[in-house]
Amino acid sequence: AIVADWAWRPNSGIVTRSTGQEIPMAKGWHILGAGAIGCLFADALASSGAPTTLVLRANTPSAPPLQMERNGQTHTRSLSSTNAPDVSPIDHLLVTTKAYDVVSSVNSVRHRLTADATIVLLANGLGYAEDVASLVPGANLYCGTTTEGAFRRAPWHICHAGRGQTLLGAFAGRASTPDWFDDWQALKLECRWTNTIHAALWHKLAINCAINPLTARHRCHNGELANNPVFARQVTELCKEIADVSRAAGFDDIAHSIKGDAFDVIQRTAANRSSMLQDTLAGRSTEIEFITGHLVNRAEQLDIEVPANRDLLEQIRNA
Ligand code: KPL
Repeated sequence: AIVADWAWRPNSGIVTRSTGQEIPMAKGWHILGAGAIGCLFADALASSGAPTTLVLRANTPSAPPLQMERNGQTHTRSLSSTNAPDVSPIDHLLVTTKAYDVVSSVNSVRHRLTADATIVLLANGLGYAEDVASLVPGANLYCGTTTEGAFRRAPWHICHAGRGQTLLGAFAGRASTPDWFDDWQALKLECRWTNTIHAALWHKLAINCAINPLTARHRCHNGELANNPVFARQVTELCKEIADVSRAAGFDDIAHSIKGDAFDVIQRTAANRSSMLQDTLAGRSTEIEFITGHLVNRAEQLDIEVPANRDLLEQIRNA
């Protein structure tokens, strides 16, 4: 079991690896949202030498050691944890909650955030970052999207099932790469900086709009959306509307490629249950308001008709 392959001397700013190599101490990260993706990043950050702390809800006992499974091998990672209402300061916060929990979770640690805290939002859907920006106006806000594949096999046992890529960028738009990103480039997970994060987030939203609600509606694996001709026609219809909204929103490239990209993701993830189907089957709230709900709101602002997406939104809301 790997517990730590590094040690740091307090106040020295230096981390000493087990090999004896000395490297500048990475920034300390707090992770809000201990689901599969949150734990995956917590493990990667801790493994790189960054002091890493899971932020748990009020009155939750501290986290047991995390079991991290990859390529059939499992290692154990002990992480420190804190409860949201505690008072120790947070200067680097990674938020990996469900979309509908982002704003309330950030609010639960607002009293702990330093004046110029760094906040990275890595959640599905769109529409919450604006609210976080108003909630903590002094924060340096970043957004990301990931294609890393991870799922929870059991409580505190995460399986890293498929390697992907994480794109990160500044919520404010074009910005030089922040200092903390140097540490992220050294992670075992592939992280890239982009100055067009809003296009990347819109592209992910478009894919999720084309796949997630239909799989939840038909209770099917992603692959059935291509194999069943009725479902495939529905994907095509949704994509046509998503393309109209994308074009009007200034994402011409996405408008052009969305149908091909959606079927491509369907093929590559054919055996997967989408996150919305998993939420539905587990009786959890879905992220529909931040996925199709966001698209429909944007369509209204742009005066574009999206009847197929609107119907699906209503069906998932009323399910
Ligand atoms: O992101 C996904 C999700 O399930 O939320 C897709 C790409 C649809 C893969 O299942």
